[in-house]
Amino acid sequence: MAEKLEFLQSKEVQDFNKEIERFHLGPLWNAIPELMHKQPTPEAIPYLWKWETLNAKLMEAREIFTPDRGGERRAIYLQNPGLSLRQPWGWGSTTQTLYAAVQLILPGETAPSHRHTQSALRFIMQGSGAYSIVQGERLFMEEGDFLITPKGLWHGHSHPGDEPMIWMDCLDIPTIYAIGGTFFEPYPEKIEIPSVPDNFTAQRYEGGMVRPISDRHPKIAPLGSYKWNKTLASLEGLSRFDPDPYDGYAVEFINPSTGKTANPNIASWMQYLPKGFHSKAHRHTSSTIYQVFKGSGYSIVNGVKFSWSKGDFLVVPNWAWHEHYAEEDCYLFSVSDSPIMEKFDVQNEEGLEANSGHQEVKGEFQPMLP
Ligand code: GTQ
Repeated sequence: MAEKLEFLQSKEVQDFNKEIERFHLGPLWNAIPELMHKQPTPEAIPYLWKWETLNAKLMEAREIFTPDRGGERRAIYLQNPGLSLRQPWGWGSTTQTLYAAVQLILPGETAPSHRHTQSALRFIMQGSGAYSIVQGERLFMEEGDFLITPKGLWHGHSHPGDEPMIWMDCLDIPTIYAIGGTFFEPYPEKIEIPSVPDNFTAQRYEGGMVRPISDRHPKIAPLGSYKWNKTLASLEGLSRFDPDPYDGYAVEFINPSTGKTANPNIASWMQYLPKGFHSKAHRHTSSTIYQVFKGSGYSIVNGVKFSWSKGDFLVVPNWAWHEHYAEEDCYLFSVSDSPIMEKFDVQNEEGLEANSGHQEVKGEFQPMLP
């Protein structure tokens, strides 16, 4: 070991490394410990964004940005402090693979239609009355609804209602950027004209586990919006039985014509943790972003306690030990890059054996100041 280190630090090796750098070449012998870790060592760090901050900044943005002035959307994204310096694609990264944001739309506003190679989803945090129009279908949104806009579909938002609406966006922006797959196109008009009845797909799938016969062959988004009352009913059914030791009662949003995740690269869950539930700790290759839809409690991530309540966002990066405790009945919405890990066949998972599956708490989360 010492001999190896001596060799790597020797003048001869150091000089050679410097010399080949001029030709845009690199020495594997020095780089391998950096490039090929024994296990994931993500640059994204566990982090918590409080609702008070997100809400305050969205309110300040009401006048700073309006769709008329800036086009596009009034969205503020969660920039992981561990990835801030990583240009260019650390920019806009909540985890190494996913982007998450909060978006505010005011009554009377329209966010113009566009399409892109990134897949998007929305989880409605607050308000009702606005719609997203996805491929000609107006999807009217209410609290707790989950909406998808898989890659390549036209989508825009408009608000004929009378109260501000806030939702969470999640897209695979960092992933598509990293692989060089970005395409973006604005719609020729401001917003699409409806071409099917409002809430068309939710009506077609009203029955749940039965599919219209014309959907036998896989479709990218046979169901555009997943209504909160249906998600809640599924969790009520599930909660009559034993919880999963790591995740409590959790359901995953799926594409009803393929059975796969609703979005191609992003898994989305709604999770119910009854008051007093304490999960066991585990870790997996995939990273997760949680949105606290209802309730309060805390998570322990790599030995650090993160206390959360309604509206907060928590990031659990790759391979980080995590467990949750519910101080009241909690509903957590979450997204993860597990479909990406599964496509590459690198998803691993392990449960904590020691101390009945619970971590030792070594500290409490403190926000990082620049
Ligand atoms: O609402 O279509 O936060 O295209 C980022 C990109 C939201 C959207 C975001 C988008 C959207």
